[in-house]
Amino acid sequence: MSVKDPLPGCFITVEGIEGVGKSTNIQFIQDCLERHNIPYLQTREPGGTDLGEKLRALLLHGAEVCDDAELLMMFAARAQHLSEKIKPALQAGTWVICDRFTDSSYAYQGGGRQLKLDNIQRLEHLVHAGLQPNLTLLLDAPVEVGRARAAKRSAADRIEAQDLAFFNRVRAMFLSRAKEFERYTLIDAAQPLARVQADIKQALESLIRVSS
Ligand code: Z5A
Repeated sequence: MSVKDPLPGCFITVEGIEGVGKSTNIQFIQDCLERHNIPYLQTREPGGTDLGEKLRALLLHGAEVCDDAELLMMFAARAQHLSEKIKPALQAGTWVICDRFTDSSYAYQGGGRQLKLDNIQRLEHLVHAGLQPNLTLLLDAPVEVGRARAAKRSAADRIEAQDLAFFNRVRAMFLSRAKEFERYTLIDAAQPLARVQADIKQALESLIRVSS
């Protein structure tokens, strides 16, 4: 399915390194959309479908996954997610809030793993067929801040177990993409939560205004 015309629903993605507050703020975004009576689907990557959740388990908790397989599995999960959930929802006028999307593949597999960006771009063209988020909220904080917040919760998975240099490359790739693409709004996630949410609210309300 290729996307030539804008779809009636808006597609919001939330990105950033671990622990920056994606899950916390996705709840806040849902509350804002509910206040505006906007129907939405909340989903995540990798995951969001039966196949995607199986791939997620292998990606985060499986044994050996080489770097190329990791990239291809992220995009296999995404292809299914777009076809089964995201595009049908957007076509029906439902907004989609997605916890991570293709920018994470550029950041983690391109930045972190240092795989060729050309190959990621080819997969993006194949799998997206023209669809891009309307708004990408990049929650940004120093790696140490995110890791300290995340460490309070659960044991590190296969990707979280990477070293500091890996996550600094991931963060740098997110920041470089935020400069390159207009759909990004950069949010300083090291601020107190109330300030972070005031910034998110501003970005969201401006999207609601232009889309209505
Ligand atoms: N991955 C990939 O490699 N390639 C891809 O293409 C895709 C994904 C799509 C999925 O993990 C992994 O997959 C991820 C990238 C990879 N691996 N890593 N690393 P995930 O997205 O499911 O999980 P995560 O990134 O590790 O997210 P997280 O650890 O769940 O963090 P979070 O959702 O950003 O944070 P949170 O749970 O909302 O907040 C963490 C704590 O901080 C919590 O106690 C909050 O109350 C607190 N918090 C939040 N905001 C604040 C502020 N502002 N001040 C103080 N405390 C705060």
